[in-house]
Amino acid sequence: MNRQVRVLGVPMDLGADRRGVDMGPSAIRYGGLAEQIESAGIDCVDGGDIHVPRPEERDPDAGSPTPGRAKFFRETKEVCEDVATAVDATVGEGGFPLVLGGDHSIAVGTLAGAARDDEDLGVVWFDAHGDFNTPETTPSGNIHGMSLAAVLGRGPFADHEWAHTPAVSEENVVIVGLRDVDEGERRLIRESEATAFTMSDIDARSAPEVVAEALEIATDGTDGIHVSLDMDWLDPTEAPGVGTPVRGGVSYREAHTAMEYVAEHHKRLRSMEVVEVNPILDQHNKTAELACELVASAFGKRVL
Ligand code: B3U
Ligand code: MN
Ligand code: MN
Repeated sequence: MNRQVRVLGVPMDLGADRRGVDMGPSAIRYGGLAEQIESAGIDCVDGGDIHVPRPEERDPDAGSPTPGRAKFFRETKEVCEDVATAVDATVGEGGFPLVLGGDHSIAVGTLAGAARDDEDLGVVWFDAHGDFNTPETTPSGNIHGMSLAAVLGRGPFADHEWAHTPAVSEENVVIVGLRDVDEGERRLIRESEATAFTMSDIDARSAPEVVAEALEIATDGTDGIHVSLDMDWLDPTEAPGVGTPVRGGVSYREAHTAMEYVAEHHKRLRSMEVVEVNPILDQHNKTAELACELVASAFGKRVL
């Protein structure tokens, strides 16, 4: 990576049921983010936080086109528009946007911004979940479970020009680490042109092999890639401090290897986000510290 990294915090938890991921950006910064990035030999500036309203101050159904089925839609839209503007500005200035969540709904903003200057982007979405629900299929009404579908033009953001959807071409989108999928969501993933690698695929083929293929798919014919790292991709023994922990995730070593593979594609890497760190559920900030380590690996930090 040869660009200056600009860190952008999005203390967002309107897209999830549990409070706490709004403290993710602070925990990640406190966990040594700037030092880790600098130890990878990369210059880094902190662009501060995007303003996010508190859920207690708002009515989740006010302004939602599908009340109960896309909670805090209006607020999420406003925040994501701001994220898109900030990411777009960073890219325009030749910087590299590193967005810190917050829940995964912020990806709608990150990708709207990253894809705005008409670049064709591939996406690798490391996650236990598909985030492929729509207001019709969601069991929770939480937008963080709909964000990838939204990026691909399905669901409530589809007619919003700023969201630029579909922000990326579906055949260059790859989910890695899937192990918790809802009924209707399963059908949508199967019917889509996106590729999904489950934990069973990782068990059968090894994490490095699966991640290498994911990167091949995301870079095939695209100008660059966006990496969306949901920390619940990791096993909860390594990353207990996440919004929605799911047993059976990747190990510490597998996660580092995956990010080292990402680093091999550094010339194509356009933007990255790290989401769903929940300090309330964490043990001594270990999930946030691990997030910082993984970012450094993705940016090319090596032992020797
Ligand atoms: N699929 C469920 C749960 C979920 C999705 N993403 C997270 N949790 N982090 C839902 O609510 O859509
Ligand atoms: Mn997610
Ligand atoms: Mn997840």
